[in-house]
Amino acid sequence: MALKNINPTTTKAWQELTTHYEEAKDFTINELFNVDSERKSKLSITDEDLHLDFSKNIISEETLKLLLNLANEVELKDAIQKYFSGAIINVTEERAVLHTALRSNSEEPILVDGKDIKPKIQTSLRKIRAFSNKVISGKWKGYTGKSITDIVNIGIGGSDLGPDMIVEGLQYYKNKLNTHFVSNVDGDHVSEVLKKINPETTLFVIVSKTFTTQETISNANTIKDWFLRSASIFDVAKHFVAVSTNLEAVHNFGIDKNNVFPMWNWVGGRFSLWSSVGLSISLAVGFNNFKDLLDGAEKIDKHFQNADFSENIPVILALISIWYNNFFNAETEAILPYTQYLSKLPAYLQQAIMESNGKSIDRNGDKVNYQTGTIVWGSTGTNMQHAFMQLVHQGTKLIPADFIGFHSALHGLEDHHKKLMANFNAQMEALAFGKTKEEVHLELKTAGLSEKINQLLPYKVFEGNKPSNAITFDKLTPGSLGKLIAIYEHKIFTQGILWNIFSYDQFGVELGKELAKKMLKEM
Ligand code: G6Q
Repeated sequence: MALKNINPTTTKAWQELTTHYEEAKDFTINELFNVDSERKSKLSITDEDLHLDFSKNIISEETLKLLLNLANEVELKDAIQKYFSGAIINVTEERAVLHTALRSNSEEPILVDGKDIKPKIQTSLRKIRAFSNKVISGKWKGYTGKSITDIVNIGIGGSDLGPDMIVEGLQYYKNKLNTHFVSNVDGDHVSEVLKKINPETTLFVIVSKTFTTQETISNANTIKDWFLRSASIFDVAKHFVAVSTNLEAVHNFGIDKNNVFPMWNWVGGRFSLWSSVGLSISLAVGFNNFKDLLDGAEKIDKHFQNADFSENIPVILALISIWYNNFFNAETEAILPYTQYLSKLPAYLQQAIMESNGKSIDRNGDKVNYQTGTIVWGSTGTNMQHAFMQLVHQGTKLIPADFIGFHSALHGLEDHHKKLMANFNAQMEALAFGKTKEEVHLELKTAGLSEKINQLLPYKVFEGNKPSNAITFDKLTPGSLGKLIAIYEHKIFTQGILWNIFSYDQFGVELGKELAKKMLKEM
């Protein structure tokens, strides 16, 4: 059941890609379009409300064929089957990786240590639903008999970034509860949140798989002390709930055992928003929306498992990214959502992608001799067009970009949305096709700047040939957001398989933590 252990550079496809690159590096996206009038439709995939247009990449049909061969040679299909069925693919931590089970509606059992985990997942979903309904409806009362108005999620990393990003992303669907997030051990973070809330009407959700994380426990203790200034220890049960695997530590903190929501070792922190870690999401937007988020992700799970690789959105995105990372030596990728709602998506994906694939030891225990995890960064359009996009358009680096857009706006304001989407398309067009010397020449001449042409011309030329993917949905809904996140989760998985690394541990974050503890003692 173990994952295959294949150094990708030893495959036939990799060698062929290396040879092919010598020719492909001189391809231009412009020329690729000129020679094939159907390129756009050929290099597009539609799946219900989701559309991927990957035609504006420096790839030919031959490139694609070789990349798909690479996926087959490293036996990606076999790896996907192991991923979904609960094989111990997180080998270094001896765990299965089953965030996909959290959103599966199928009754097919999935065994972990010989036991079906599906019933536990269903029980936990029922608990999230019942609890969310009670709090949202106002039936859950605080220690002075008042209903809850504010939720504070206390967690960090995987226990913070996902819920925070989704709550922000689904703001349009939010109910009247105010949701706050405290993560940083910097006391100013928690202090600013405490300024905004009333202990009588606030519910604290402590999210920590281990319940030992320094930041989370420090923040939780500070909040509990603050709470006990106006309430008594017997009131804690009405205001504190926990999401954790460490029942003993939760109990010692003073949380009622009925107020503990489960987490499991087979769900990694950065993939846990689909579990009880998403409790704040369910509280903020209601359980039905939370469930729609899960159902959207499940649709992509099925697509990823069943679609032919040539039509498989996560696989195609992963392969294209490998093409630039390993052959063009691109170092970074930009993630550019054209919706203000997804302003936290880049930070969320930075953890998911960089913590997962920022590895340099292969599945054989050897140091890799090729590049692995990409650096990802980004921001929302159109704001970033007035900021860092200069470097993407005219800098010296190749930065493949994912543009994420939605055909309709949530609040209407059609005029705004048309402008937004015109910019969305214009950026990709400008990146891909640029502006030639001839065009600049004519433009300057028409503007009556003939005598400045020689001086200005080189600065105004856009070389173009900057690759992008357009990922579009009809509308930003819980379901489409679930799909979007699942696409990136499976892209991460696919790249980890191709790079022959273990994507689901994170030993790289340990050393700093250990040293900080040591230094704290010394202080
Ligand atoms: C994610 C990481 C990490 C983790 C946090 C919080 O995959 O493991 O970001 O989520 O360190 O951990 P706890 O939930 O245990 O507090």
